[in-house]
Amino acid sequence: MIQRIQRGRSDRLAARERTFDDDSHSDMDVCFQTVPNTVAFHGILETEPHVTVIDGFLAPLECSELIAKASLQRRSGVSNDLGTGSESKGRSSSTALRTPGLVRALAPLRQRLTELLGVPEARLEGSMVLCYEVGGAYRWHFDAFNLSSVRGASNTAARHGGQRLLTSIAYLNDVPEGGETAFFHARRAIAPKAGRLLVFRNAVPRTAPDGRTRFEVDRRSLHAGLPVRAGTKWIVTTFVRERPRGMEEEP
Ligand SMILES: O=C(O)CCC(=O)C(=O)O
Repeated sequence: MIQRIQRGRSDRLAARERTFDDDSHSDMDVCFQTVPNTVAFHGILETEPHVTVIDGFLAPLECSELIAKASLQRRSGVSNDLGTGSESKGRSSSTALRTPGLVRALAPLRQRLTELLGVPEARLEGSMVLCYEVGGAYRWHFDAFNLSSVRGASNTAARHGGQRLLTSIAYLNDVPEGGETAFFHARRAIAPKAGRLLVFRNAVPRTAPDGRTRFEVDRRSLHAGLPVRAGTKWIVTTFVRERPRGMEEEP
């Protein structure tokens, strides 16, 4: 009986992962209900996927200045790093338009990320400032490009700059209730807290028969922004790419 339940659960999970992979969108509430044992996590953790949490990465004043600047530039559901483009189906948040003022305000955060992660600035995608209101959430998803799918392989962004190896999320405010970033497989949820930085790995290296190493989606990185239940949630998301901006893979 227990085995049957476990098998049923892993079948459902496999089906869900396929669904995410296809980039279609399943019912978010149903997905959220599947992590009842998720525990709140505060501190620095190394687990699978590799997840690190650092408190005090941003000073309180830096957080409030970023929120103040971004508040003036909010656009609903915009999903790319230019603050232009189409609505993101899986995310119910608004994204701030990246005006020169906001880009300047983000510079210290980006500088600190390059030092922490040991990568040049050219490997950071444009940082996005996102705001979720009550009920706002981001469905279970992967940040890495699925390069083994036809769509992923032809993705211009992926060809220029390569895979998204890491995600960093800086939380700009405390959220009274909800809004945790949850990892499905690790059963961990990181609570939003002003100044806290979360970094996790999205991709794992695989060597192909031709001897080339490519980074594939790390399936353990399946994660979501859980619904905000009270207050608002402000974050800055910055992806770290495999190669500097615009650089194509060597032939
Ligand atoms: O809002 C969150 O906590 C998660 C955001 C996220 O998953 C992302 O930007 O990829």
